[in-house]
Amino acid sequence: MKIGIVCYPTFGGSGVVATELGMALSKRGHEVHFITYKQPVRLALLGKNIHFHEVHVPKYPLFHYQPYELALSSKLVDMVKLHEIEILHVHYAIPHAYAGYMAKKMLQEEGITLPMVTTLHGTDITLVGNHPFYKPAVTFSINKSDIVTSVSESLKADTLRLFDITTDIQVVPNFIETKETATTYTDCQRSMMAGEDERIVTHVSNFRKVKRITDVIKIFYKIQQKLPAKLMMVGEGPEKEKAEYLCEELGIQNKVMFLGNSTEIDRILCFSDLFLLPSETESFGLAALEAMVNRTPVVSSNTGGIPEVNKQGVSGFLSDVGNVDEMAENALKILTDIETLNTFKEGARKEAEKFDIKHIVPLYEAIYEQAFKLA
Ligand code: GMT
Repeated sequence: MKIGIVCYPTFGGSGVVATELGMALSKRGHEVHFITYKQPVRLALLGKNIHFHEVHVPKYPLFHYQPYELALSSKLVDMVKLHEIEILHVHYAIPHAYAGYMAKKMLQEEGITLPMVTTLHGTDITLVGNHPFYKPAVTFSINKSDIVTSVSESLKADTLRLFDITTDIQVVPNFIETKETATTYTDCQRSMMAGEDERIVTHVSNFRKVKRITDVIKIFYKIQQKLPAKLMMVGEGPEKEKAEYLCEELGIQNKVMFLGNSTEIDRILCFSDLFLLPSETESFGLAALEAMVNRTPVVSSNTGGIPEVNKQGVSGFLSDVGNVDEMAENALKILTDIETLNTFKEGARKEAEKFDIKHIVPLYEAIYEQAFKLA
C-alpha cells in the first residue's frame, strides 16, 4: 500500500507512535510518506519505501496566525496525486483530521477516493479538543473519518463521554519494539551517571503541567532520604524551571540531572532502576512502556490509560494523582532490596512484551483494508 502519515514531528508520544508505525510499515513493504512541517525526530532512515514531504507555511505579515491547516491540506492533495498515495493515516485529531478531511473532499472533486484513518492520542481529546472553541470542528472531523482508532480503552471512553460521536472507535494500543538487540545496550554507561551503591530514578516527558513534574521531584526527595539515589530528568518544557528551583529549595540539586531532550532514551533507560510517571492524565503513557521494555519498573498515577500498561504489583505500582507519599513508599518497596528490584524489572519487561510491535502493525494493516471498503 502507499500510505500517507500526518503527525506532529516533535517529542510528543503521538509523533513517536506515528513514526515508529511508519518505519515498521515500510519494512513490511509498504511505501510510506510522512507529510508534516519538520522531519519527525525519530525518523532516522529515509529510503525507497520511506519519504518525508515538508509542509511550508509562507509567512505573510497581514496574517496574525499563519494558516497551517490550509498549507497541510494543499500539500496532502499535491502529494496524493504525485505519489499516488492510496490511504491517509492522521495522528492527532487537531488539526490533522480536519485538514485530512478537506484534502479528501478536494480530491473527490477530481474523482480520487482517499480513505482516511484518524488515530486519537489523548491531549487532542482530553486537554485541547474538548475546549468549546475547538469542539465542533473536532467532533466533525472525528465523525467524518472513515475509521477512528484510539490508543486505549480509557481514551475511547473519554471520547464517547466528551463528544457527540456517531462513528465506531476501535482500540489499537500503542506498541514497542521488544527485540533485545533493539532496546538493550552493551555499552550501558551507568558508571558515568551514578555510583555503584546508588539507585537511578528516571522521568521522561515534555515537562508540561499535565506531567506534574514537581511531584516527580517531591517523590525523589523522599526516596533519597532513605537510600542513595540519583534522578535523571529527560526532556524540555514549560515546567522545567519550576522543577529546577524546587530541587534547589530542597537541597537536592546535585542529585538531580536535567539532561534535556534525547533521541536515544533507551540509552538512559537501560541503566535506570525506576521510572516515575505521576501525570494528571495520560491516555496511554508511552513513556512508561518505553521504560518497561528496558526492564525499568514504573511508579505512576492510576489515571486514564496508565492502568492498561502498568500493572499493579507486577511492573510497578499505581496511586491516586498527587499522592506523592504513597508513590515514594511504593518506589522504596521496589528499590530497597535488590531481589525485589530484579523481580519488578522482569515483571516490567514481561508486561511490555504484550505490546510488541509485531502484534500491532497487522492490526493497522487490517484497518487500512477496512477503510478502503468504507471510503
Ligand atoms: O503526553 C504528551 O504530552 C504528548 C501526547 C501527544 O499528544 O503526543 O501524548 C499522548 O499520546 C501518547 C501516544 O499515544 C500517549 O502515550 C500519551 O499518554 C498521551 N498524553 C496524554 O494523554 C496526556
